[in-house]
Amino acid sequence: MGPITTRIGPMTNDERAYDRGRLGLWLAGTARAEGIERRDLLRLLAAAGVGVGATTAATVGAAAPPAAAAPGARAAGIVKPLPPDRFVIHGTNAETRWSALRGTGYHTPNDLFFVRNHTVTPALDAATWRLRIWGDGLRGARPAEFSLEDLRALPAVERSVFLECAGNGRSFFDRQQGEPVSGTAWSLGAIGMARWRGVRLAEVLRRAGLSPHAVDIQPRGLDDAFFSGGVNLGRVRRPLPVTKALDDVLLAYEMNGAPLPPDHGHPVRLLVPSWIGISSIKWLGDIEVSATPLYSPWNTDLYRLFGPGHPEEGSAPLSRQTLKSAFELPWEAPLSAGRARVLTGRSWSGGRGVRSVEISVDGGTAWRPATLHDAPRPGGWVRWSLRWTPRTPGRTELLARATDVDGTTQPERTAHNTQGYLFDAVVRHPVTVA
Ligand SMILES: Nc1nc2c(c(=O)[nH]1)N[C@H]1C(S)=C(S)[C@@H](COP(=O)(O)O)O[C@H]1N2
Ligand SMILES: [Mo]
Repeated sequence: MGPITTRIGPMTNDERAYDRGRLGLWLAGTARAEGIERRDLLRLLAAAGVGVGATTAATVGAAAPPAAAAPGARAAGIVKPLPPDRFVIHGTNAETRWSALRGTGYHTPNDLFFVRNHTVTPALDAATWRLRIWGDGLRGARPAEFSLEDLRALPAVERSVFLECAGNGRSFFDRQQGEPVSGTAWSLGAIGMARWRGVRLAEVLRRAGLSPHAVDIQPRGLDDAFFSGGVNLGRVRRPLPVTKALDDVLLAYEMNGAPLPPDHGHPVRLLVPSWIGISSIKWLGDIEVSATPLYSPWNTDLYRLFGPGHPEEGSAPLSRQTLKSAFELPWEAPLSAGRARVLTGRSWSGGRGVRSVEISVDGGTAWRPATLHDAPRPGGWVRWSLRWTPRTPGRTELLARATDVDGTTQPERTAHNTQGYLFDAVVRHPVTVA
């Protein structure tokens, strides 16, 4: 395909410029935003300086936290077993325990992979399932339809990339920085790595008749509509710029060599490498291809950074993941004094990969380089290890600090945002030596 130009000018991966362009178009009456209050968009427009004068309300409240069940409740709606030694349940979601990942190899086994459900895992029949692609960003007026068999007949590709929730690590805003935030209180287990097999979205969009005027695509799930604070936000959907859609995005139908399991999007999900998990829509039912910018609650009130230090309309819609590290150890792990052991863990980034990891076993005073067992790679993670013999009985904190290929190192603190997205600070992992 040749280069694509759009009505908002040459395409760019600069999300902020892109967003401003889209706001301008909405103001001109050419962007659509079903399910979003006009008042909310006007607030975004005003704060972005797009210029709607004095008619706008200037207040930004923290968005309502997602519905969450009582801690310790069963994960309603998740199909696979969630043994307590492998998962921590948060309402409709389940995070992987890092202690269960030790020795699992590069890929996270499907039965250990975290689940983030807005509602419940739907039962879909792969034999009758169809993907509908529609919208004014297609050349023809007719929608295109694909069965699973149709997609399987197209050239298949495989990619090993991680999938991580934007809120992974969220609980550390409160636990480590004393800053309460709304949303699922994940520790660091809302991430998994899989070998995804499917067809390139670019290939399918081309066959559907993608027009050069397309600017956004909006995939939508077949799971139930999501209610937040009593408001029906509709079915889970989030616009994706055409630039990213044509780059490295997959329509995935296999995960680690098996058909996509029910909880992970059976029969077909989107897989958007390096971007926050919400981009990778599960149980895909349709994709709107639009010649005008689209909005949904998932790129306006949700999945932007709000709070002091951020623009009033929030940051640009979040895209890439941040830099993190985790030890494959239980929280408060008991360790034996005088006995050598190998500390293991993993580090990852939404950028070009992790090039080095340092470990501190004394709460952050002295640092030693860990041995890396994987090469840095976009969308990848690196496993690491360090041999350590604990000497002094008592409590201590283990720290792992990664540096990516571009020279960015995990900071000591993450700037606060009200919904606790994109935590990237070094986590202090307590252990007890006895
Ligand atoms: N249809 C649909 N897609 C969805 C979601 C959802 O609830 N419904 N959750 C999103 C979020 S927030 C994340 S982090 C990932 C989680 O994928 P997983 O459950 O396969 O780990 O799926 C995304 N895609
Ligand atoms: Mo997420």
